Amino acid sequence: MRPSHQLPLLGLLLFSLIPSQLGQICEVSKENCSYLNPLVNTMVNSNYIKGIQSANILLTLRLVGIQNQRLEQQLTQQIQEDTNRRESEITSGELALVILALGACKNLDEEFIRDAHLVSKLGEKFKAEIENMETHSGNPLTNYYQLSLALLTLCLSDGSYSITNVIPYFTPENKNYYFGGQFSVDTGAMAVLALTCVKRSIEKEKIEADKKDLNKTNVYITSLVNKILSAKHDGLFGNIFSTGESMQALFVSSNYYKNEGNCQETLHTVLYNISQGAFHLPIAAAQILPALMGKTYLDVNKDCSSVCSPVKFNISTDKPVTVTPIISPSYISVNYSVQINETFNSTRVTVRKGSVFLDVMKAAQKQNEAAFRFKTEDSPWGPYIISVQDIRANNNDRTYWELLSNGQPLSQGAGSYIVKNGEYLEVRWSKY
Ligand code: CBY
Repeated sequence: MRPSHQLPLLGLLLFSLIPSQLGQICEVSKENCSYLNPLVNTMVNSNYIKGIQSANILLTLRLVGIQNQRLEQQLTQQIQEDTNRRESEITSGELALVILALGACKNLDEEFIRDAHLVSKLGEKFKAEIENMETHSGNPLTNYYQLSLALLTLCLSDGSYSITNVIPYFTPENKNYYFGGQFSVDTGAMAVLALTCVKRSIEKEKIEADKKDLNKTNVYITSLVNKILSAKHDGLFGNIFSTGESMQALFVSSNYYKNEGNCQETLHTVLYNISQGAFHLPIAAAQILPALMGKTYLDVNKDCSSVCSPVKFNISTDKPVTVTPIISPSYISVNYSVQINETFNSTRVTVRKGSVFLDVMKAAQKQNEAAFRFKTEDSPWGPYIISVQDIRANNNDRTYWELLSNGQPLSQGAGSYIVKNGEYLEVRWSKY
């Protein structure tokens, strides 16, 4: 064969040997890095974030190559102290994030992971999730987003898990991918990342598996990717808060972003939302930023840097200024009700303009303690309503307090959603 004929053939062969060619990255261009400034500032100024919640922030800072030693040290220390203190109550997904963050991008904190045996402890947590499913009608202790995070981390840290035992739980038919009958895009995206890691390990023969396991893994990935793509509107997948992790899932497992138009559509909408302040919560910023810089959680074991790094952000370390209005505040009034099965308790409350859902709940509680008393728990996304009238949400029964406005479920939590005059707000005892 003449050399001119061999060359394209060789190229074809090489191409087919590189599996990562499948995915296509969609990231902001170098000139546009400054659009990401608000996200970085939100994360860097997130000093008030406590303990394990910082793991998501540290993971992102490292993954996208933002170097700020003082901040990294502070976050690392917080995470380690909290992991030691809360060891038994820490959940599978939290521990997974701790391992991912501390181990990210080849740094010295790996020692802590090893000395505290975090990976084998994660293996135990994962087992406990599966055992709970066996004894509580298929319901895990936490949820499939966390189970996926745990599988992803076990896979990336060469932890022990049996493919043949684990894979069947991740079939796209499993009810845990759905909340109230609707596909949870966040959950699906995290599962695609985990299953793609597993698939690559099988292909590299890093783990033992038979052909059937590999086939199943491929089928599940394809089906989950299709569900994510079906949840698309205006370039977003699910909603704005599930889009970052969906982009990561699409990068590693589909050709969707081979089409430049698809990429521009997503970036355009996300950058617009950044400018509108949609990512004011540090966790929201941390979950979208890696994808915008062309990174996925599967990159944690590599040396990390990105288009925008070494980061040329003008990181301001000042606390954001809260504006106090000089003119007397104006008030709005809203309707608020608590629904338990067929029973409604309704009222009308007056709150300051700019108040959030939680302020309305507090005002109602003040009016009528018996009907409207409630309790919250801190979560990375702000206060989570854990009980109303002492009726408590329970993962084993898949019960929770759902937040609605004018009959529609909200896509923000009680501490973030800003209420409008005349709105009908509701907390409803629901099953997911
Ligand atoms: N993280 C987790 O374990 C959470 C996983 C997650 C899929 C998460 C969304 C996605 C993410 N990126 O973190 C999730 N929500 C879950 C699993 C749940 C269930 C929690 C119980 C369980 N089994 O673990 C449940 C009950 C179905 C649920 N979310 C409820 C709610 C409502 C909370 C109301 C309340 N009682 O306070 C609410 C407000 C929906 C509603 N209308 O009632 C809700 N979730 C929302 C809006 C969200 C989004 C938050 C967006 C925001 N800006 O505040 C979310 C990002 C998230 C957090 N939920 Co849930 C989804 C989205 O809109 N894209 C891992 C751990 C280590 O931290």
